[in-house]
Amino acid sequence: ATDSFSWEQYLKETSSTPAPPGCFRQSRVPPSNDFKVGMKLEAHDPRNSTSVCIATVMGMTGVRLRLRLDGSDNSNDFWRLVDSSDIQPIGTCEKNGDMLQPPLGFRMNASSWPMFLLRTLNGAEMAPVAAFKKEPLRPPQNLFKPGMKLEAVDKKNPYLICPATIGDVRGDEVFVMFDGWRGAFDYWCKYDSRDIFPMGWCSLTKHSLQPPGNSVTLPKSLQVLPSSPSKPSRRSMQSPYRLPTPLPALPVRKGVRGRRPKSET
Ligand code: MLZ
Repeated sequence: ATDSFSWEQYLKETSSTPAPPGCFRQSRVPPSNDFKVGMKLEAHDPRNSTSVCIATVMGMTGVRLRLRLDGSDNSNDFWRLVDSSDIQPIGTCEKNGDMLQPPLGFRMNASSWPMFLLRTLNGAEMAPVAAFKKEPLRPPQNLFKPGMKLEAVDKKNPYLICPATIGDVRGDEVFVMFDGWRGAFDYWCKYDSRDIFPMGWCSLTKHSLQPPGNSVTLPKSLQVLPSSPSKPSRRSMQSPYRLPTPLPALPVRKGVRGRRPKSET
């Protein structure tokens, strides 16, 4: 949780460049966050995106909201930007002639939904219409190139935004690699994903930015050498190349008496 990470210094150390802001489906000027914890809104159920549910703002960081669907348990919270098209003011669904749905995994009998809905909305603080910001347009095409640096949501720990590198580009998808984490958190996503941000986004929106992890990804030219004596000088040089998997184990020497590994007996 230290915020001592400096992009300026890091770009120099890794001799890399950031992805230009025009690559991203994000506002050039980030929106303001006018929500408050406890406010209610309508949200598409992430596990069943055709249904619109009631959600409560459980927390927030920067311009991201931690949401929980009313009537669901506390283990399926999800995050949305204040300018996400997945969220809307209470009343929107009805205005469109649709019905609010219970979340997937509603913790009560389905027949109790109408009464639950009445009770959950009664006296609730509804997020004001002005808090919902218009979703930015998607860039007309995938402009990312391998090696570009960015800030990206760690989908396994979605409250975190971390320094990352574009590892590969295929059609309208990009491979997001987290610097210093040996591939454990990497993922493919669409170039217009709302989970990826230009360098400086966290600082602009007052979201914390994790420092890179401390494992080293060697440049491709060094990957196949058996054992390099050189010690990495800094924790987080990251190139768009994958770290090699460990070398295969030496073959078991069969037929040599008394030398069978214990695990085989
Ligand atoms: N401390 C946790 C979170 C790691 C977050 C990595 N983000 C790219 C762990 O070590 O699993």
